[in-house]
Parts: sequence; structure tokens; C-alpha cells
Amino acid sequence: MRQLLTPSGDLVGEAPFGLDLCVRLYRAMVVARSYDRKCVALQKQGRLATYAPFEGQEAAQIGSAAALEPDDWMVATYRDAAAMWAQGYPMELLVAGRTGDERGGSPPDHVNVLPPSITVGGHMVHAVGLAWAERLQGSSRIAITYFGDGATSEGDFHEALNFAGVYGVGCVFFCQNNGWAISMPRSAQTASETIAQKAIAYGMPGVQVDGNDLFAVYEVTRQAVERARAGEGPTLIEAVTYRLGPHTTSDDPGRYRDAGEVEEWRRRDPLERVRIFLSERGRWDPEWQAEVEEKAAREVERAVELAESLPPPAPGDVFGGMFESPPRHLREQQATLELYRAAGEG
Ligand SMILES: Cc1ncc(C[n+]2csc(CCOP(=O)(O)OP(=O)(O)O)c2C)c(N)n1
Repeated sequence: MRQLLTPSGDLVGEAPFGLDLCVRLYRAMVVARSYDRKCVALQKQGRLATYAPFEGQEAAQIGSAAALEPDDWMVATYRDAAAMWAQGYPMELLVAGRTGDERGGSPPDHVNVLPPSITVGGHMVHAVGLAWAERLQGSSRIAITYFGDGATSEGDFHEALNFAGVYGVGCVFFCQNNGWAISMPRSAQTASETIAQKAIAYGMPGVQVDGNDLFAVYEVTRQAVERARAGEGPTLIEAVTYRLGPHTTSDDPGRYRDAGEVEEWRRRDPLERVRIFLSERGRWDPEWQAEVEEKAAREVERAVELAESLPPPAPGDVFGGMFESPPRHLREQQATLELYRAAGEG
């Protein structure tokens, strides 16, 4: 397993970036954590629908997204808000999406990030299609897709990797192995020793990385992205990390996993090791931390205010989010709704 920064903050290889980028990415991880905790609180207040927290996975998401170009494609899941935000998805739309507002699923045109997939695994084939389409059009844009350990048991995972392997598609498969798929432990998910080794069967490199190590995640993703952009084909990355919180705000992990396991992973906090690294190089102190946290909280607060100040969607808007030309059954339902509304107004 590739590791560059140990849980105690020791650098055991060459840093893949300088201190300035390290500081920027640390700030981004603080914003991500602030966003995540805020969303959990908003859900408890009834201001969001179900929310899937990613606490513990910040390095996996921020480190990998940092290895992309701003217009590369990203196709991710309900748990990947940090990666999506880092790739340009407006935070207020991420929040709006979690209130159930369809407008949260329509990022601005220049943002090459698809709305989050709730269907486990189904989105990976879309990422392969996007990367393949870019190649056919002679562009050097690549795609990255995020998914969990549970998604590797879906047929779509195998179809996506197989197609990408056969056609040498420029797609990076980024698995966040966070130990659990709801209550299903990784050990019961697959008999493979690692998820990374599944790559062998599809004729592509597979790499296992410490997913709580910002440095190593950035390094391996950068290499995979460069390979993809050079036309050398796909890579499967297994980032070994941990979901510190519940599967979603409707889940009680105390019913299926040991509190000791969670404590053990808390000691491998992805933010803490970068904090120690920066501190030892004179780039961190408690006042600076307080300022970084305050700025992060303000950014999150602003996004929440924007999301909550959107005028309420009209009932008929629900028909507008999916099709350019809605199919007949939706047109019929829309007409029925209009009849009811007309009757109500009359
Ligand atoms: C096709 C499909 N099957 C089942 C579900 C219900 N479901 C939602 S999340 C989840 C577990 C996914 O685990 P994993 O892929 O490891 O990702 P994680 O939630 O841990 O990030 C399941 C089974 C779903 N959303 N889609």
C-alpha cells in the first residue's frame, strides 16, 4: 500500500507537491469537514433530507480531485461532496440537492461534474462513456469516477472496467474502500485480497493507497491521470480509508460495528497528519487554525444561505430535470397535474 505521510505526520518518501499547495489542500480539507458536519446538523434540524457523511474520507477526495485539470470529468456518488466541490460543483447546489431540490442536480455548463449517483455502481459506465467520447473527439480530457467497496460487487463495475480496459479509455476508477457498505464489512464484500488486484483481470494497473494520506493519494491519482491523458488507458485505484460516521443520517452503525474500530481509525485522521506536517515546518499554529476554521465555516454558511434562499420550486418543475423531450407517460402526468392545478385555481 502506497504511503508517503504516516499517521504521526512523518514524511517517508518525496512530497509530491510544495508547501503552498499543501496548505491549500489542508484548507480545502477543513472546508470539507466543516461542510460535512454542518450538513449532519442541518439534517437533524429537518433542513436537509437524508445525508451521507464522508468524515474520515477528506484526504481521499481532496487529494484525488487536486490531481485533475479543472475541465476533467467527474462522476461521483452521494458521499463525494468534497471531491465534487473541489472540482467546481457549487456548494450551494450540493446543499440544495440534499433538500430534494432538483435544481441541485444541474451544475453550471462549464462544470464537468455529473450530479451525484444514488444508484450504487450505475454511474461508472457513464464515466467511461464520457472519457471515450472525449477521446473520439480528439480531446485530452479524462474522466474520474468515485465509488465505494460495495459498488465493486455490482455488474456495472465489471462492465465499466472491462470496456475501459479493452478500448484503453482514459478513465480513472477511484474506489474509496471505507470498510463498510452500510452494514456489510469489506471482508464479506469480496474474497479478493485487495480491491486493487481486480484490475489485473481487466488488463489495467491497480494501485492500493493509504486513503487517509493526502500526499500518497495525490501522487497515485496524478500518475493515473497522466497515464489516462497520454492515451495509455485506465487505472484502478483503491484508497483504503474509513467512514467514521454512519452510512447516512438514517443509519445507526452502533448496531453492526465495534466502537473500538472507529476509535482506531480516528487515530489515523487524514487532517491531523497534514496538520503535524505543516506544524513541523512552521506553517501551522493554533491562531492560524482558528482563522482557517472560521473562514471555512463562513464559506459553508454562505452556501447554506444561498441554497435556502432559492425560491421554492413549482410543482411542475419535477418534470423538467431529466429529458429534453419528455416521453409520453411524463407528458400525460404533466397534463394531469396542470388539470388539477387549473381546477384548484378555478
Ligand atoms: C443499485 C443499488 N443497490 C442498492 C442500493 C442501496 N444502497 C445505497 S448505498 C449502499 C451501500 C454502498 O456501499 P459502498 O459502495 O461501499 O459505498 P459507501 O456507501 O460505503 O460510500 C447500498 C447497498 C442502491 N442505492 N443502489
